[in-house]
Amino acid sequence: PVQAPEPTVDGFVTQYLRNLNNGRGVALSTSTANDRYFALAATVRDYLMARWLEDVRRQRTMQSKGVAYLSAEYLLGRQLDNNLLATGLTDIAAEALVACGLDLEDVRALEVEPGLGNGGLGRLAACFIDSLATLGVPSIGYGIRYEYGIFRQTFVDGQQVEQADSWLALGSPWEFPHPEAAQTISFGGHTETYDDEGVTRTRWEPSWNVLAVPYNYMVPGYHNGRVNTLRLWSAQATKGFDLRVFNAGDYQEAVRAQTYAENISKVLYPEDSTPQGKELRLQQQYFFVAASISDFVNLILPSDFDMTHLPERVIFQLNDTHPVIGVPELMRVLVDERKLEWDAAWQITQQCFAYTCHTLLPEALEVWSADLLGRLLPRHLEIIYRINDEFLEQVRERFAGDADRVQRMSIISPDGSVRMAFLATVAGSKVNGVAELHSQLLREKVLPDFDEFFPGKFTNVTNGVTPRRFVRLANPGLSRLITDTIGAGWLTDLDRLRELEDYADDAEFRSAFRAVKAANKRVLARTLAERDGLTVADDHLLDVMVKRLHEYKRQTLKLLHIITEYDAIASGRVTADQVTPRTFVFGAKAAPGYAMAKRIIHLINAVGSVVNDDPRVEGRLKVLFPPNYNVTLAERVVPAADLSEQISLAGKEASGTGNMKFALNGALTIGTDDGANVEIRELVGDDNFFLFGMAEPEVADLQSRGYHPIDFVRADENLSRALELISSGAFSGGDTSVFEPVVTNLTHHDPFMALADYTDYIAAQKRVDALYADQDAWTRAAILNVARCGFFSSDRSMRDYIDRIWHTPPIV
Ligand code: 26Y
Repeated sequence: PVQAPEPTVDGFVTQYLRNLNNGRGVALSTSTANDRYFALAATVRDYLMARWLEDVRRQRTMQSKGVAYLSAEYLLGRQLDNNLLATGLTDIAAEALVACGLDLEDVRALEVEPGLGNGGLGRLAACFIDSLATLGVPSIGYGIRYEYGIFRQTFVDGQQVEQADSWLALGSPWEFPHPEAAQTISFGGHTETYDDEGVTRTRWEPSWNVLAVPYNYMVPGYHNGRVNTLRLWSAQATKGFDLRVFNAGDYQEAVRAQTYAENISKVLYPEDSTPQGKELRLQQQYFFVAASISDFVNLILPSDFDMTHLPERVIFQLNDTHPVIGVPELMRVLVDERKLEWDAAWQITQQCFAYTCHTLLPEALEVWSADLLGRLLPRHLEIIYRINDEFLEQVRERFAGDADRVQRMSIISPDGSVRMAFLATVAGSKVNGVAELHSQLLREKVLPDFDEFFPGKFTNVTNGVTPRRFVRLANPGLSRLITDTIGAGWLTDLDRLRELEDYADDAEFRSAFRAVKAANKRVLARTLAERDGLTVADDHLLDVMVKRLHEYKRQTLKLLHIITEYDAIASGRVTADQVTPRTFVFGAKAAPGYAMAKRIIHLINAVGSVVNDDPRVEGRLKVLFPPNYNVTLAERVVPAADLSEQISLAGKEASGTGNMKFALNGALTIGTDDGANVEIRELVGDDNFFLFGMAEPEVADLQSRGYHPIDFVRADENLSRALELISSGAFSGGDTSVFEPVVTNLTHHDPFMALADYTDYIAAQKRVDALYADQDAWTRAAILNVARCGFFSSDRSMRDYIDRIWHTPPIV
């Protein structure tokens, strides 16, 4: 393989200019900003290349087992900084650019982040592949190269307007397309049986095909010389346009088939909790999963590989139900193509998959109508029916006469649709939730019959986040302070942060820690000023709620707190100097079809403009809602935050991962007993966490007794005033109709019980103010959050998967 360039400033400059000249075809003096960014990315790539080629070769020739992570989403964030960090070249690159008369800061600003995911699930996948590379585990990530990622959010009159995310408009320097390695993926048609030397077999005669073109991305490990692969598939028509039809003048028709095929990887679905059952989405899922399985089985494994040994070579990890169509696909490959017996194929398949569930919301569990499946993937539907028949036969055997149970456990629901989570559970060697509480509820409430039927199948792996991106890159100041205090090494062994505990009582360390936080606030202020023209006061408590907009996450509860604070001052009940100066920061995208979520965004902006324009609260309360919250902005917001809002209704947030990022960066959490909050609180201690609200059993209890939100309005005068203020049109220029649906929904339905938790939430916020008033005590608590959250490294999550689910040791 190639030799990497010299890891010196001179070596970097030479390679950089070579890339600018030979790669971009420009001179430094005539180059555009984009040219300079591309040449820099290419140079970093050149340093990684030899390692990558070596790792790809090794993973092909080795005989050990690897992970194939199947995920419809990867929310990668910017690549340049991460890859510079991985190679240890950041300083050299900065100096080399200076030598060329350039500034690294300016050049890196050109990168557009690939937003190929919606939120938590997609970002988790990105953290996991980072950790796998850093641990040196043989693995490959498979997904979709969406031409348009998550929409770009803008606000017009306070309302969300979506714009296409053309992240590829200027090209991407990080991808390597391989059209010559395209796979043909089939759809539609019918099945038929035929006689194969006395054996009756099934053949699928599809009616149309698309090409799946692989695009490879480097996934470098941190300072370990390893580079794994992320392979994203792009759809391309199998044939070009029809020239005869074109010549006959029907231009639309001439390209129709091509357009149809290429639509498959055109755009990421921006829904993150209500599957629409759309045909295109199923096409996307099958497209990438079939391409990935075929890639692994036909290309990565040797051509004479004996499929009965497949479980010794690969585990396909299913990131939620989105790739579950891979189960019948592998069966089809083994039975129809490789001509294995059904039972043998099923044995293999069950060992080759494991399934991670990321939700508890019943409406978020994917189902596909038999009609749609039968039309698009007729052979797969047959296979699913047979899997279900044989499974239900076993259920009947074990629970004779329990017809109810058989119906409850059927992969096919009474209305004939296919429950993908059930299929994944039956097929998977393991099923895991993403935090202790979530895994427990999954077993006890969502899939109890399956837990009973498959003892030992259910397990928990608590999520994690990569400390490389979310501590080291996002918070260089804190990273320096940590390294100066406990030495290097913590970044790949995050439990070592424990050694900081002793320093919580060290006044000098506390003041250094405070200085880092203050500097991070100034960096955020600069970012928001440049990006959105917003101004941030640097002496405020920074209170942050950033995540997708969803009713279960309860942005409205946060808003009711803000309105209550505002109302208290505006009505003269408290004087402005009695409240802690706070800046509230929101970041949230709403699914374009989720009307209530969009109205809540509008309301946040409306409250923000009233509060920000009211001289009575000036310098005391401020609401900021920068549009288009994404990974790049998260890297600025998280290190600056004092207070992390994790306020979902208990039992609804599977895990949360933002909560981990904030705690690791020294924000205190105000949160419910939900998801990974539970584990954060256990680790940091009750004194260093603001717990409020009902726990899950109380939620269930209130639900069963009958929840009447109006009772809570009557019981708390502040709450009724806040709601009344919204209803009165105070935030809508006197118009009482705009936000009426939000208020009515809360007072009459409140499906996520925001009003039931309001009073306790306000009380917890008072405790926040009290602690914040004692800066030493606050800083002490913040330091203890950092010191005690090493558990939430995605390296630890990956080790858990490796030890308990995958059994894929690192290779040295
Ligand atoms: C089916 C389709 C509409 C769909 C698309 C995306 C359904 C769900 C999703 C994404 C879900 C998601 O992001 N879930 C989050 O996963 C995180 C990682 O495990 C959790 O931390 C978080 O609590 C959960 O909401």
